[in-house]
Amino acid sequence: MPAVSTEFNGRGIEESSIMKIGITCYPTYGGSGVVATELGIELAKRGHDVHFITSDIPFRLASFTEHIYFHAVEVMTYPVFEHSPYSLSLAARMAEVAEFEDLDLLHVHYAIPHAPSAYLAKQMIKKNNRLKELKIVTTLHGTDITLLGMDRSFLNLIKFSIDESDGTTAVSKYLRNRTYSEFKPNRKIEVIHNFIDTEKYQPADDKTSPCNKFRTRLAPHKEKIMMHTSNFRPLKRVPDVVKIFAKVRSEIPTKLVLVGDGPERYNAEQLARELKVENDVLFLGKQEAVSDLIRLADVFLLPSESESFGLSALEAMSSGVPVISTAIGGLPELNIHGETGFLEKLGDVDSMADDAIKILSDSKLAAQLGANARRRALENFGTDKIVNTYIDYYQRVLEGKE
Ligand code: GMT
Repeated sequence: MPAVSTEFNGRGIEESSIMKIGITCYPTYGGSGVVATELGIELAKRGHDVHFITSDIPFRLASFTEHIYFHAVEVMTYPVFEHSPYSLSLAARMAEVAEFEDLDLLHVHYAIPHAPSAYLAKQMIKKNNRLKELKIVTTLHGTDITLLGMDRSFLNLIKFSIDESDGTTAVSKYLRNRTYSEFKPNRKIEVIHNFIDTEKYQPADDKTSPCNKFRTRLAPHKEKIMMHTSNFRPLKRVPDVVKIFAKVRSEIPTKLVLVGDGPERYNAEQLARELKVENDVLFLGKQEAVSDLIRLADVFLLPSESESFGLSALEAMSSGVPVISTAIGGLPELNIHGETGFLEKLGDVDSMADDAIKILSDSKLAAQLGANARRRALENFGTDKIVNTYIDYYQRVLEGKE
């Protein structure tokens, strides 16, 4: 039989190369959900069938994309259940979708509880004499290892899930090495860094961009802009951001724009008032259009105490914004000291403030760091490069070569 032409199937790839992939992530929270959703969209654009199996529709799945399907995991409530067993509902749904949609692999983002649920689903459908084995790829994002992994009750479960996955990836070398040393898995872990849509996260074009209008609103008297975006969890150290800002503002007219919301927001607001900088700190709360905002910044701050990758730093870099961050976790794999920004010790707000003053008072240095940051994002973390790495990895897993 003649092969179906790629033109005829309308996908731009050979029929035999089409993969049917199930993706599970936390759909509404954090960088892992963003990366999983963007990856699914990119795989679908490249002609693969993508089935999101999640508790809610992923928030980045804003518009219709061909070859993407969404399967909601319904959590059963029953008077006997004090806590509804989400992981079991997820496993049942994964098995059902894998069976009826004939999935080749399940790619789960965040080990707990997604990887054990995928394992269970795989065992369930094995019993049905399915012709092909359902492969599992687990991507470790950070807190699944660095926080949950510290809980003894989860340690063995995470190790088991990695050992039983057909492939495991980590979003940085740091996270891979930490997983090796703390979990001692029997399997190799592949580092596949996160990626960024460098078209969407573009530097501001001073002359034509409507950004200028927004910039004037945020900084009406041509003040410099420092920015931080996060979920305001304690590990993001938002109070450090406010302290750094207070020092900088005492020397240079500057505004601090804070994007996001979470448990530390109240403390940060309180601190801004204590340090008497509240009139120059804008708490924007959660925003959809982060790409439109982040490019307005002159400096991006990420003084986290733990960060396996630091997707928001990459968003800033792609937007041509120098980053001042801690030299922690996976951040040194992105941000290069003196080249794309500066890296300092955890809690060293004085050095971070000095770095910011250096950047904000030297337009040549600012432009150089911003250009280097953009180039680094384009060369190392672009969508095509990383998505193709995932596709090659899936193929190796399907061929049993991992
Ligand atoms: O850091 C968070 O608050 C959220 C968390 C998540 O689960 O999305 O982020 C983790 O995964 C991101 C995507 O891979 C990484 O960019 C973050 O660095 C990582 N967070 C930590 O390691 C603390």
